[in-house]
Amino acid sequence: MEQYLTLCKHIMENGTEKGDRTGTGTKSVFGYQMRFDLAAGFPLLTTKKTAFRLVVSELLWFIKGDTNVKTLIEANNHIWDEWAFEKWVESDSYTGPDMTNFGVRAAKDPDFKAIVDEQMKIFCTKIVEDEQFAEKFGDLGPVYGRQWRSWPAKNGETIDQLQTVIEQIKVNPDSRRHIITAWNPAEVEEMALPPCHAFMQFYVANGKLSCQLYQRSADVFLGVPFNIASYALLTHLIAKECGLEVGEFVHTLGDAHLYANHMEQVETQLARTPRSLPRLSLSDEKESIYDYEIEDIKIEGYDPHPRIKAPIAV
Ligand code: DHF
Ligand code: TMP
Repeated sequence: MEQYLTLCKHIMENGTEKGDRTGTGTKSVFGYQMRFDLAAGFPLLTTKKTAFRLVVSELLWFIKGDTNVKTLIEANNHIWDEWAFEKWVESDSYTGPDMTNFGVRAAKDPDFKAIVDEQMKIFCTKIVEDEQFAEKFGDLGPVYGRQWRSWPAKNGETIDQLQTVIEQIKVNPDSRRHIITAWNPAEVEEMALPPCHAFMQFYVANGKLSCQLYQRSADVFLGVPFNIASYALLTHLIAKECGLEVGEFVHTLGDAHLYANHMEQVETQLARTPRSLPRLSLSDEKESIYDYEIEDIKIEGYDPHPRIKAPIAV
């Protein structure tokens, strides 16, 4: 995972200081590419403990076409909470303390963060216990799962991009059209967060499946380690279903940034020495990519340096 540390160093040394939507401030570069040989080990960061179970439950949520955080929260995955919570606190249904700009304020003020955490807990409990509440406030809009599995087409029909790509890889591996796009300009406005990992392409050569992702916006400290692991896993799952070996994951970034409040954490990470990569272990019992459950996907030999906490920009 030297590639990842090289990216961090590159932004530290060459990045431009730039404002951003969240009001946090970033150091950023535009256009960057990393390549991971998936046969060399599973690309999960070893310089910081990264919660693989969260990567798995999020990817299965995409694959099943789900867009409601209820499923994630029930799997004890809270990585999307803030973007559903935001909709609730901005609605008339919310009667708690003022949550205007809660992300920026919580990152700066521990007392306020405690208040946000309390409201967030209430939110998560309501999502799990109240079906109507979950339907109304748990849904993130037509995000990844919807676009991958049921992109709205003409005449009320939908397009299953994931299934089409899998079928085409099997019958027409040489095709240059193995594409899935989450960026649907007609629906971006309805999404809680417009897709960051927006466009992917698959490629088959010498019996190996490779994947390239275009990520328009990359939170290099928090999001990118998840994104690398998630697309590596997706490539493994599709390769297995199609009877192929894994090739490379090519990760192309648009605005690649380090948030101003992640700098110390990045320095800590850069001072650490990478360890050998873990291996992925997939259950042999699953016939199709749609049948996997969290227990079917395991990582072996993962021996990372300790976790490094950082606030997320909302
Ligand atoms: N917004 C921003 N500003 N950056 C993101 O990376 C991001 N990612 C989203 C949604 N919105 C985002 C979805 N993916 C975490 C990781 C990935 C992710 C969201 C959040 C995260 O907070 N990771 C923490 C620990 C998470 C935990 O243990 O619950 C980490 O230390 O890796
Ligand atoms: P933006 O919509 O203003 O670009 O903000 C999105 C932020 O989320 C940005 O910092 C990138 C980050 N992000 C990732 O890095 N990876 C992800 O998978 C997601 C969903 C978001």
